[in-house]
Amino acid sequence: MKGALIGCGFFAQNQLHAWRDIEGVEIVALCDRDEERLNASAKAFGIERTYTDTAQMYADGGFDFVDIATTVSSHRPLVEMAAQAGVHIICQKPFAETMDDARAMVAAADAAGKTLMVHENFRWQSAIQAALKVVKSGAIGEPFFCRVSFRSGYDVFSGQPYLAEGKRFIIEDLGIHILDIARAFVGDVVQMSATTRRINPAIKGEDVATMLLRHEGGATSVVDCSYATQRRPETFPQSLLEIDGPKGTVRLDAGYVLTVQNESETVTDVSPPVLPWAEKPWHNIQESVFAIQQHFVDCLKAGKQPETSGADNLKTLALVEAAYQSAEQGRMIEVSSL
Ligand code: NAD
Ligand code: 89V
Repeated sequence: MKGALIGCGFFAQNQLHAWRDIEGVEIVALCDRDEERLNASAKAFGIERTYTDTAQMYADGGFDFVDIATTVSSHRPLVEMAAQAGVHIICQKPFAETMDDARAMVAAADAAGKTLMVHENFRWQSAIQAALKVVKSGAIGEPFFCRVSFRSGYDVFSGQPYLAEGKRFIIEDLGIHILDIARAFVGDVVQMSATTRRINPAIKGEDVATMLLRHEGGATSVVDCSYATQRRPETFPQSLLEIDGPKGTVRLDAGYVLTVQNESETVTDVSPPVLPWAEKPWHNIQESVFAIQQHFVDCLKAGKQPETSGADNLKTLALVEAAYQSAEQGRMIEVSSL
């Protein structure tokens, strides 16, 4: 299977490492408008075909899928162009800036008969997968409460300076991941209430958000995130969990400790491996990049829709939109209205 990657920036390096580790896949072409970044990635990963113009890359062709690793404002045109070119697509999160854009992107891939997956990797983290496995096994019964919490003071702005510039910050960038985790545990959402704050005066968007969700199956979730939390030890980039069911509880605590309590108690160290190219504390995320890209390849081979397909991600993106609307309007939002 041959692929091309667009956007050779900060995070794409992880994607390129992961592609190199996936059997039967080769990245044959790279594209970036920034020649310096393009050439640095081409050199680091030994990729000969390089482009500063996406249209030229498609004209030359010779690949089955494209991995779009650019920031959000470019996603819609790049997804539509890929669909037009007739290749399968992975697109980074946030999938789109608006629900209308996201729906158009899903429609474009559908019309072309091509697979579209959003690189929504947090639910693929091995610690999250371990907790999901326990909950899905029925060990605590049908969950009625879920908390997903990400609280950190880590400096994300030095690696990703654009995060300090946008009107929207933590819900769109990070909340989107942990809202998706809540969906993975307790399903789709009917209503959302949210509050937001900006604590760090040096950035433009909100860096604290607290969200309350009512799910279709009746469960309630609290999804909370902060990049203004000074804690020791720093837990970046861990998502912590508390899931309660009628028969017991599952907790994923700081330091990747998974505790399951029902008639008995088990405590397991679910620390992610540090892949040879990974670096702490990002290893948790980096491992999930490998996992989601492997999932994409497996789905293409099996002719199946990825778990985090474009269509599925519309439901996560709607929660982001609902959270901003709720915080702005000071009321609960019906998610079906979006
Ligand atoms: P970045 O700014 O470092 O890199 C983006 C690159 O894309 C730049 O080199 C830019 O020149 C290039 N680019 C932009 N538009 C282009 C176009 N139309 N054609 C060709 N090249 C183009 O950004 P980043 O930090 O690598 O983030 C990229 C995406 O990855 C963002 O959407 C971000 O939210 C996401 N991200 C995801 C995770 C995760 O865990 N899933 C982590 C970090 C970042
Ligand atoms: O995972 C992400 O999307 C990153 C970060 C962890 C910094 O929020 O942007």
